[in-house]
Amino acid sequence: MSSRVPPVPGAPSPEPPEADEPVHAREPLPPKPDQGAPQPRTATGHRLKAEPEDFGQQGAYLTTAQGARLYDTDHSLKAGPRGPILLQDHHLREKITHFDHERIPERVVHARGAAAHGVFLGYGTAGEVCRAAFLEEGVRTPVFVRFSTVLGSRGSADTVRDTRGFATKFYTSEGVFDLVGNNIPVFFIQDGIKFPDIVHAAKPHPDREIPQAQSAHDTFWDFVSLHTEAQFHTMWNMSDRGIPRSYRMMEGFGIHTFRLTDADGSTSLVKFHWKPQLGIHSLTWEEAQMISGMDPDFHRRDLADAIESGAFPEWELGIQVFPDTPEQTFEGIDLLDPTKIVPEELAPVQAVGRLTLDANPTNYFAETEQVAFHPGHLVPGIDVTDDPLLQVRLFSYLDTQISRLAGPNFAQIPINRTHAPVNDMFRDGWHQDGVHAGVAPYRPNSLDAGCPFTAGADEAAFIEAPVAIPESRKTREQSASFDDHFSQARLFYRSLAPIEQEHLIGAYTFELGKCYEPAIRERQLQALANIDAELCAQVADGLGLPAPEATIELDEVGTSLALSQMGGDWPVAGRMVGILVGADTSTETLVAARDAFFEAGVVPLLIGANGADLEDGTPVQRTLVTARSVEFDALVVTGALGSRGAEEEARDVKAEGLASTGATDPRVRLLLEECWRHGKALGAWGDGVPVLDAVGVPLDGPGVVTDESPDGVVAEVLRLLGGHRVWSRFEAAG
Ligand code: HDE
Repeated sequence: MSSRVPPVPGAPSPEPPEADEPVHAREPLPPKPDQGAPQPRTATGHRLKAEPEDFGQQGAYLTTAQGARLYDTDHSLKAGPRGPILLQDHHLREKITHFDHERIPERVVHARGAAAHGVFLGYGTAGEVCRAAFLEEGVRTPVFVRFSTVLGSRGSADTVRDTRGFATKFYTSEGVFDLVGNNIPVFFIQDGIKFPDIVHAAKPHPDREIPQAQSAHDTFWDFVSLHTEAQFHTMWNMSDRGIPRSYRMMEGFGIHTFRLTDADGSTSLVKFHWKPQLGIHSLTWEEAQMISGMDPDFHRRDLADAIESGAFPEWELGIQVFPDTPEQTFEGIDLLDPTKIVPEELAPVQAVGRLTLDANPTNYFAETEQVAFHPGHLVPGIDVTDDPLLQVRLFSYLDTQISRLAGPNFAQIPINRTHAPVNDMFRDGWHQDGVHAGVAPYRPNSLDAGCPFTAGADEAAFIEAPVAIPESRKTREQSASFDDHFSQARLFYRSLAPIEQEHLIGAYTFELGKCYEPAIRERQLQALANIDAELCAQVADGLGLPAPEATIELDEVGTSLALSQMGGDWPVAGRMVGILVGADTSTETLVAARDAFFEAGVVPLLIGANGADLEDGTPVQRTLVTARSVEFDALVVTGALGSRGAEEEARDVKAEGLASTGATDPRVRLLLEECWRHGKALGAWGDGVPVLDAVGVPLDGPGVVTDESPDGVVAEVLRLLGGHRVWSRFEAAG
C-alpha cells in the first residue's frame, strides 16, 4: 500500500485513463481485480476451459454483432452529407434496434437489488439432519447472492423503509439450491393467494403512481389494518430492521419451515438463518431519509466498496431444528404459519456453514438483473413443507421468469447455469443455447439407447420426503392455529431496548401521519392496542388521537433478547471514517492517522476544503462540497478548516440560509452537528479541538474523543465504531 495513494474503493476502470482520447487500437481492458463472473459452463452444466473474460468483448476493433469491423459509428449512411438516411445502413439499424430492446421487465417485487459472488463453506455440522453434499465438512460451493428492497422500482433509493430480500444461489455438485429469503423472519400473509393483494396495497397508488418505494400511505395501512395477520411483519418493518445500515449488517431468514432428510431417510423440520459477522445494525430514520436524496445507491455502493477494499462480508448459515411430528408444531407454535417465529431461546440457531462474498459482478445486467431464483430449486436432503405461502411461491417464481426472461430457457443464462450435469428432455424455445444431440427426447426410448435414465436414492436422486397427508376434504379454510395475530408482535415490542422502542413508535407515528384518511389511522391504532397499550398510547399521542382499548385479552409473553439488535462489540471492517484536513495540519501526521485507520480495516477518506492535493501530493477524496455526514460512520477533525473572514461569513450565511458560525465554515458545522445528532464517534486533535467546541459539540460528551496527538484518538474512534453508534447520546438509551 502506497502512503500517497490510498486504495480508496470506487475506481471506475482497472487502469487510470489518460487525459487525451486513446487512439491506438488495443485489446479490451481486463475486468477489475474485485470483479467475478459466472463460472464458464455450457448450457448443460459442463465446465468450459475458458476464462470469464472470454465471454466479454473481444478484439481491438469495433464490429457489428456479426463480427465485421466498422470504420465509423458516429455518422449514418446518407444520400449526400445533408441528404436522407439510407435504409441499407445495417450498422445504424442494428445499433438502434438493439438499443430499443435493451430493457427487460423489472421484477414485480424486489426490482431494486445488488449482488455479489462468493463461496459457501460447509462445516459438516448439519450431517445429523441433512444429507445435502454442500453442507459436508470442508465442501466449498460457489454462490451468488442478491439483496434487494421489495417495493421500489429498479431506480428507487436503497435506504427506504422496507423489507430486504436476501436470495442465495448455491451452485452445488447436486444441482442449484436457492435459499430465497428476507431480512425479516416472518411475512405479511399466511396464504400466498393474498400476495397480489398485499403487493397492490403497498405499491404506489394506481391513479397517480405515488408514493415510490414507501409504505407510508393509505392503501398500505388500509390493507394491513384490515388484515391483522400482517401486524407482526409490519412491526419488524417499523423497527430499525426496516432501515439497515448495510446489506453486510443484516440477518437473513428462510422464513418458511423446510424439511431436511439425513442419510438414513429420517426427517427434521428446520428454519434457516443467516447471521452477519459484522452484527445487525441500522440507520437512524433521519440518516435514511437524507441518504435517499444524497446517495440513493448507498447500500449498493457499500457492498461493492467493501468487497473491492477486501472487507469481504460474511454470514454464518444456521438452522433451528424441530422434530418432524405429525402436528408440525413446536412449543405450541404452528411451524407452517409463516407469520410466526420460534424464539431462539426455545430453539437455538446451530451454525452449519459460512458464506463469504468476495467478488463484485462484472456486469450488472448479465448477472444481477438476469439471475433467476426459485424456492423450488432444491437439492437432495432439502424439501419444502405445506406452508401455504411457500406452496404458492413454488408456482410463482417459475412463472415470473418466463415473462421476465422471455421464455423457458432462463436456466441457460450464464448466471443461472448449474454446475451439475444437465440431462433433461426440455427442447427448443426462445434463446435455446444447448445443442442437444439424439432423436429421442422422450421416455421410454430405445433410439437414444434409453438415455437419460432415472436415478435412485443411491445415485443422489432428489426424492420428495414421503410425508403422510392426513385424510381430509377439499376446503378453502385456514387452520385455527394460524389465528393469533398479536402475541408475537407483543413479544417483539417488549424485547426491544427503550431506544429501539422509541424508533418504532416514531416510525408508526410518521407512517400513519402520512395517511390521508383518519379512519385508517384509527383502525391501525386499534391493532396496536391489541399488541401493547403503551405502544398504542404513544403513537396515538403523536397522532393527536385518543388511544383505543384492546378488544382482546393481552397474554403475558415475556421477551426474546435475540430480537433486539442492541449491544455487542463488532468488527469494524469496511466502516467509513472522514478525516477533515485542517489548513495547517502536518501532512505527515495526517497520513499516519489515515494509515492507522487503513490497517484496522476501515476506509478513511480525507476531506479537504477543496479538491487540491495536500502539499506533498497526497490526494483528498472528498471536499466540503462533496462530503455529507451520512457517508461516514465517524468523523475526525485535524485542525481549523475553511475558516473565513467576516465578509465571507456574511455571504455564506446568506447564501446557505444557515445560522452564523463565526469563523467555522457552515458546511463543517453541518457535518459535525449531524454526526453528533446521529450518535457517531467524533474525534479531534490539536487545532481540531476548538472546531468541535465552536460548533457546540460538548468536548466531554459521550463518544467525543480529543487529544493532543492522533494516536489515542484513532484507537478510541476504532473502539467506538465497534459498538456501531454512541448509543448513550440518545436520551432513551441513556
Ligand atoms: Fe417473493 N417473489 N413472493 N417472497 N421474493 C419474487 O420472483 C412471491 C415471498 C423474495 O433477488 C418474484 O424472480 C409470491 C416471501 C425475494 O431475484 C415473484 C409470494 C419471501 C425475491 C415473487 C412471495 C420472498 C422475490 C419477483 C407469496 C421471503 C427476489 C421476481 C406466495 C421468504 C429474488 C422474481 C431476486 C421475488 C413472488 C413471498 C422473497 C413475483 C407469489 C415469503 C428475496 O415471483
